[in-house]
Amino acid sequence: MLDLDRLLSRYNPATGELAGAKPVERRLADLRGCFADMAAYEAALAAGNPLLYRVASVEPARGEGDLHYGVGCIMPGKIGNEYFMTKGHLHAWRPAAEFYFGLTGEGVMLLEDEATGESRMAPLRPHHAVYVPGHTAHRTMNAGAVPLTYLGVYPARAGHDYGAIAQRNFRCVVVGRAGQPVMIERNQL
Ligand code: PAN
Ligand code: ZN
Repeated sequence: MLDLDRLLSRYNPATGELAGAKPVERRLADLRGCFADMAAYEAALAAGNPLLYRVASVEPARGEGDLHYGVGCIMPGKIGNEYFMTKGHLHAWRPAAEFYFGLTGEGVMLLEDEATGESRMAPLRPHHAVYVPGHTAHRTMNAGAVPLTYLGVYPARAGHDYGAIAQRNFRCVVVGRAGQPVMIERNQL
């Protein structure tokens, strides 16, 4: 018998909550090392420890062929010129791709090929899909003035590997210039 409670969940666009899924919260202190502008990071942290984002994940089953999904909600804001962002990760099972779909707000994704380091920026907006291929580090940023919410769907066996990014960070940084997100090499900041 199918357990429908485990298979159905409802997203509340007003709050970014997903029924039946307990959200994980990430605050500024959890993202030490992610922002390139360390002085701006320390100054913001000294002034408080704001909530940067929440992710509510649903894991209906863990079999081969199953899918997991989550709704992320990133607050609007900046540290220096860098937008509030997620930690970013590779999938522990590297071939796992992911499908992102924008729900509310204006965002961008930074995608970096693990083998070549090649980077690109993809807009994440309501009704826009972003396909994150396997072997690709991904980080999401809120480039707008209201909360950015999005859906991410990935293979159940994908897993999250935060270690590689925590060690070397992304090669590129996304900054807001004249109100627009611009991608630049970290060492050219
Ligand atoms: C997403 C991410 C979500 C939060 O559901 O987990 O955007 O980002 P971090 O996991 O990097 O903190 C996803 O990509 N899952 O695989
Ligand atoms: Zn992912």
